[in-house]
Amino acid sequence: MATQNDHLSPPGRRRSISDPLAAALQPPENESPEQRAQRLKDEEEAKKRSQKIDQMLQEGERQRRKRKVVKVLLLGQSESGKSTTLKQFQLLHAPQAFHAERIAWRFVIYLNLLRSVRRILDAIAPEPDAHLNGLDEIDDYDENEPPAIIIGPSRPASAYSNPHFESFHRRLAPLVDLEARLIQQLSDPEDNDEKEATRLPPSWEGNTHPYANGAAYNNASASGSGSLSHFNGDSSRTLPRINIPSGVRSSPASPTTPSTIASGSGELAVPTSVNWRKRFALGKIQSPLKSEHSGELQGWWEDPDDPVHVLNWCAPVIIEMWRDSAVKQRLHEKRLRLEESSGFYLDEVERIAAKMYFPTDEDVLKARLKTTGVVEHTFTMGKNSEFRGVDWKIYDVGGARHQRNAWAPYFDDVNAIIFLAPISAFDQVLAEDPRINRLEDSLHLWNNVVSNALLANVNIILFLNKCDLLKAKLESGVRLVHHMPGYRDRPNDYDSVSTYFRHKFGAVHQSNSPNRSRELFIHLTSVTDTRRTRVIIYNVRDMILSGNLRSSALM
Ligand SMILES: Nc1nc2c(ncn2[C@@H]2O[C@H](COP(=O)(O)OP(=O)(O)OP(=O)(O)O)[C@@H](O)[C@H]2O)c(=O)[nH]1
Ligand SMILES: [Mg+2]
Repeated sequence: MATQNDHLSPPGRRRSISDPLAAALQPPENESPEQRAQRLKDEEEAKKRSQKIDQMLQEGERQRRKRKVVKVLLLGQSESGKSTTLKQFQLLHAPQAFHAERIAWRFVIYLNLLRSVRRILDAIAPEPDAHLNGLDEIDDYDENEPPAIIIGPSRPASAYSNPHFESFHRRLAPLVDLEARLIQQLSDPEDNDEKEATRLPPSWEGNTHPYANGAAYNNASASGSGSLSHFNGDSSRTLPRINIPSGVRSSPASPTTPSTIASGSGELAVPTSVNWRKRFALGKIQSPLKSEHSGELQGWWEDPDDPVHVLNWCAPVIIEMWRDSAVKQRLHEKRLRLEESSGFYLDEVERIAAKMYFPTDEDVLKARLKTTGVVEHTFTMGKNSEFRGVDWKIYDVGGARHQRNAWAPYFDDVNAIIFLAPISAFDQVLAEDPRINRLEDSLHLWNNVVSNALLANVNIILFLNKCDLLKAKLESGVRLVHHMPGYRDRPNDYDSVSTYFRHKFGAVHQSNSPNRSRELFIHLTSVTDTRRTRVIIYNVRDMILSGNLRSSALM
C-alpha cells in the first residue's frame, strides 16, 4: 500500500531520520489536510522549476557544442565561374560525393554539345532577310583581327548560303528530338507548368520539326548506315511548357530555314528546387546496373532508349561539320568563337559520344548549367585539419542580372566573399543585355560589392578568372585597347594585361571600400584547372578560416 510520503522516498533510497536534510523534509506532525494539499502543490511546482533549470543547462551545453560555421558567398556575373569554383571545393572536400555525381553530368554535357551544334547551324543558316534584322554590335576596329566571341545579335549577313547547310541540317535532325527529350528529363515533371522550368531554346517551343517524331527520323540518313528502329520517339508525347526569358529570344527562323533546330541561343538553367542530379544518376536511366567492384553505374548503353545512341550515330556528322572549311569561314565572319564559350566539347565529340562515355572530373568542371536561385553547400573540416569541427558553408548564387536581387539577404551574416570577374570577357557583351560589355558589368558589380556598408567587415577575395582564355585570346591577336581605350599603348601581352586588371580592380576597392583597413586578396585564376585552383583554394580557405575564427574568438 502506498504511503503519503512515497513520492519523496524512492524504493531503495529510504532516508534515515538521522539525516538532518531528510528530517527537514519530513512533513510536519499534525499537518492539516489543507496544509498537506498546499505542501504537495509547492513540491510539485518546485519540481517543475528544477526540470526547467535542467533543460536550460542542457540547451546551453548543446549551444556550446554546436558546430562553428564560416559562411562564404560566391559572387560575380553570369558565367564568371562561381559554380565551377564550388565544384572545385567539392572535389577537394567531398571527392566521393563529387565522383558519385559524375554520371548525372553526362546529360548536361550532351546538352552543352547539342547547344554548340545548334549555334553552328544557326550561324550557317541562310539569312535572306538578315539586313532587316537587329543592330551590328560588333566593334570594327580592324577587319583582320581574329574573331571574338559575341553573344549579341549577329552582324547583318550578306546573301550568304552555306552549300552544306541543307545536308548538315537534314543529317543532324535527330538531335532536335534528343535535345527536347533531355530537357524534358531535366525539368521537374511535377510542377514544370508553374515554376521557372528548365529552358528550351526559344525556337523549339511548340516543336513542329518534321523529324520530331520517330517516323521522319527513321528516314533521315546520318552516316548512312546502322539500324535506327530503336531510336523512335513517341510522337504522341507532348513537350513540357518552357519559360524563355525575353532577353534571350532570337529572331524568328527564316522562312527558308527547313526546321527549327538552327536557331535560338537560350541557355540551359535548372531551378535549384529540381534535384536533377539524383534523377539523372538513377531515375531516368532504365535498369541501371552497378559494377560489382566499384559500385559505379554501368550498362546504360545497353538501353536502346539511352540518348548516347542518337548522339553516337550523329557524331561523324558533327565532326564533319565542325571541320568543314565553309563552316569555319562562316563562324569567322560572324566572329563566333565557340572554343571560348561555356560547355565547349566540339573538339572531343568522338570521346563524348562514345557509347561507354563516363564524364571525367575535367568534363564536369567544364559543363555549363546556369544557376537560378541560391545553392548552399556545407563542408565539414576533416579530423586532421587544424580547423576540425568547423563547417564551411558556401553559397553559390545566380549571376544573371535578374538573379542579383537574391544576393542581398545573404550579406547579413556572411564571413567572406569570393568575387569572380572573368577578365577574358573584355570583348564580350552580356547574354541578358547585348548593349553592355561584360568587363564593364563586372567592374560595376565589383564597385557595388566593395562599397557596400553591410559588407564593410567581410573578407573579400577577388578571383580574376578565365586567365587561360585571356592568354589564348591575347595570343591570337585580340587587342585590349580596342575594347578599353584607357589601356592606351601598353603591351598587349598576358602579364601586362593581367597586371592592368589587377590594378584596376584594386583601385576600385581602395577608393570605395567603407573599411580602409580591409586587406584585399587578388588571385589570377583559371578555375577549371584543378591543380592550380587547389593551391589557391587552400590559401583562401586557411586565410578565411583563421581570420574569421580568430576575430570571432572561436579558436
Ligand atoms: N576555360 C575556362 N572556362 C571556365 C573558367 N571558369 C569557368 N569556366 C567555364 O565557364 C562556364 C561558366 O561557369 P559557371 O561556373 O557555370 O558560371 P557561373 O558564375 O556559375 O554562372 P551563373 O550560374 O550563370 O551565375 C562553365 O562552362 C565553366 O566550365 C576558366 O577559368 N577557364
Ligand atoms: Mg552558376
